[in-house]
Amino acid sequence: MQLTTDEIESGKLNENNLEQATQTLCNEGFVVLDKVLEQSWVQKVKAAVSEELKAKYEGAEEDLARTRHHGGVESPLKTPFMDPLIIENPLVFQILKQVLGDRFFGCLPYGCNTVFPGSENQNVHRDCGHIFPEVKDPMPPLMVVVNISLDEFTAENGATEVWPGSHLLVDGSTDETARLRIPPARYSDLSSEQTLMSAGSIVLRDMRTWHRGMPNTSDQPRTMLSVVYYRQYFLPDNFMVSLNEDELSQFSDQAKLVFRLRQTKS
Ligand SMILES: O=C(O)CCC(=O)C(=O)O
Repeated sequence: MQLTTDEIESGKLNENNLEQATQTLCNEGFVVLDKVLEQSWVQKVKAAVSEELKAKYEGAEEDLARTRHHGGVESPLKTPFMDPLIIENPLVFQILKQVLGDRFFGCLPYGCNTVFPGSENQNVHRDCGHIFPEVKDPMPPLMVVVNISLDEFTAENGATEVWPGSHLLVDGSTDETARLRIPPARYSDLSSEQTLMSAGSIVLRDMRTWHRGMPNTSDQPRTMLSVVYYRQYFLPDNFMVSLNEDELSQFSDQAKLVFRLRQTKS
């Protein structure tokens, strides 16, 4: 959807567009805010991400072949990767508050999805499953990924393919629940679209929505940043315990598994 210049400059959505963005995300499983970031800013971030990609993938042709030429890097915890427009974008946060509630949270580092020239189709998949796959009425969103396009997304360079409304479809089998992979028989008769958009656009996607990375037949990589946000549910603020090696050694394997959300203390 197109936002007004006023909304983009002020970082504040008007009531109608906030409602439309929220409804589109909830009903379709994703919403695209077209061209909301300045091109000079996009180029600056893209240059920094390209350096990281180069350091990881230069000479790593075998790794790339293994992943069908789809890849990505983790964001270093420094500028420009921690820019507020990426990690606390005001337009995005207004929508997230509507959809995930006031106390949503995110995790760092965030990632990126790069489709390199010569990539093949990914398998159609969800990034997360239904919280209660056994319940046939789908729940509201729990996890939303925010993608920021650092390139124009075209059919030629592998714009992501998505299945509108698929976030609400219950799983077809336990295998689908376990692997998050959707068999062709389930998706081939349903309509899909590619997220064609300008560089500097933002996509918010319910992570249950079926999607896949596509072939990039251009000669340039195509990248989007990927920041994930979660609804806060049954999660106390002190869920991360800090343990040193000595303290940890008194735990059984089972206790280590149950109390797995921990940091290492020196
Ligand atoms: O890069 C894309 O277009 C999609 C990537 C994706 O879905 C994934 O890696 O899980």
